[in-house]
Amino acid sequence: MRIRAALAGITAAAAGIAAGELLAALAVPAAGPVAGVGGVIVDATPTAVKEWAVGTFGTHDKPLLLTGIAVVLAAFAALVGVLGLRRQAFGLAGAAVLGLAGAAAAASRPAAGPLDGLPSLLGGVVAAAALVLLLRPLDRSGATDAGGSARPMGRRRFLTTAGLVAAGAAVAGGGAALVRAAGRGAAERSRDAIRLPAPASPAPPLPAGSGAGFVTANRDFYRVDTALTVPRVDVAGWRLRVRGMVGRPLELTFDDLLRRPLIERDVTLNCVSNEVGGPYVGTARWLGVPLADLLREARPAPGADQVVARSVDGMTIGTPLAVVLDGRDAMLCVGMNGEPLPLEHGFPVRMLTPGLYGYAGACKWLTSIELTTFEAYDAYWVARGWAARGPVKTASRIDRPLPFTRLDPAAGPVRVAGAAWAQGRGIAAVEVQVDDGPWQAATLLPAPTDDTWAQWRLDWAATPGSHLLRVRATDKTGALQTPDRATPFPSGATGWHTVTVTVQ
Ligand SMILES: Nc1nc2c(c(=O)[nH]1)N[C@H]1C(S)=C(S)[C@@H](COP(=O)(O)O)O[C@H]1N2
Ligand SMILES: [Mo]
Repeated sequence: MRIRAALAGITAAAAGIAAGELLAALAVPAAGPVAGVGGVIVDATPTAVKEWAVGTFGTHDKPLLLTGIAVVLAAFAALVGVLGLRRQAFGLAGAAVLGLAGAAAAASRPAAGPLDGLPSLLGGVVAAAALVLLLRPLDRSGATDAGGSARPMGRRRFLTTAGLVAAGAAVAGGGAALVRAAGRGAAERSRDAIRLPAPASPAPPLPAGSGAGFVTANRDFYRVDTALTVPRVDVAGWRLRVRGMVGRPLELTFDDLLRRPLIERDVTLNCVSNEVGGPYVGTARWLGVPLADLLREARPAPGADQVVARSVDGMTIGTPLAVVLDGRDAMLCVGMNGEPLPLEHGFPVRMLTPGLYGYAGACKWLTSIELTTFEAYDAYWVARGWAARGPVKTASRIDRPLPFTRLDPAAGPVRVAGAAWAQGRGIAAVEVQVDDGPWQAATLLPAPTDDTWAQWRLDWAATPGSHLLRVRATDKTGALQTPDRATPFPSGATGWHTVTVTVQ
């Protein structure tokens, strides 16, 4: 009986969530109950745990979070089912708690609209109704049979009801997924229809010999963001607002942006969360509008020192105004490697600030730019303890040989290769050390600008045994990459990357 009551609880919760997701998909796409609760958890997760999750699970962190939510929810729902069998009021209270918690989560999201609580409230009502329906056949108290024994009305009726409710949940959930897929399709169609103009200032061709893999393909480009579902924006209704401490607020459509002179630049973007030797770095050929010109047209007020970019999903990223205006190619990107921005990378428009980590200058799914002061406003990550200004630290990485490779000494010299970056300063030299031997100068392959990584290689006459390879870079100001180990939090990892290999 308990097991059936627990099942009743889980089935009722599934029906409620499916109903809420369907209403959300149809009416308020940004306010799905699951994404709302997940978003609150993401935002509330202490930075150390987030670091650990990203480091351990990489981009699987989101599916894992959703699985965790499902497990906790199922346990709670089972408990509510069992309690509801004892007393209906407990069951109703449990459903109400779920509905209200979901609604509160959705309404608390930074980009929440006035109706965002509705899907979860509907979900709570549906869950309560389903629970009453499912527990009735199990109820011993009223339902005595002709012989007067307190036998519940029967397993068969319970199973039939449970089957019907579960089927209803599956249909609603499937419907929600279909509606979402159609919405993603609409954003994708609006992306497919875009013809990007030629840049007024094209990037020069890559220098010969910059190395295979210099540009990261869009599908291989790392993705780091807090969005549990990729925001889908239809270009037709999209507007960029420039406001705050400006003499002349601006409002631009996507076509307004495309009509401006566009620049095309090769720029390496990396995440402050990247560990030494980690994968969260990539280089693309970006197409966009120079941000400095646009901001000057808005006439920044004296005293403004921070540019706060805001995304459609409520992310805020603060960049020093002085950095945007200092002559570097800070831009509002509309294109990435010859295509409109992929949805995952911020379609239709993202910011990019060469020389700053992504959290400090590369807001995706951009919707507004507000001029303010660092004194007056902490952007999302800064409110969570990360450094307010995010200049990139010099870094270098060994890409091959892979760690723990077994190398054949008879195969000739071993090609050691990787990349190094210090956006804005440029890389002057890369050196490799084997065990405690001398530092050897690696061959630096040409890079198109100081805003990209440079690839490097060294042919190593490997001797039998186990060896530790170590790399370090020097930037064009002459500063050597620091050997001091630092964690990504709060301003970016430092330390020399090492790889252990065996030659035998
Ligand atoms: N809207 C939004 N923009 C965002 C983020 C985010 O979570 N939301 N993450 C930032 C971070 S931390 C990084 S490193 C870059 C990553 O950009 P990519 O996913 O295109 O590689 O996007 C930045 N822009
Ligand atoms: Mo990042």
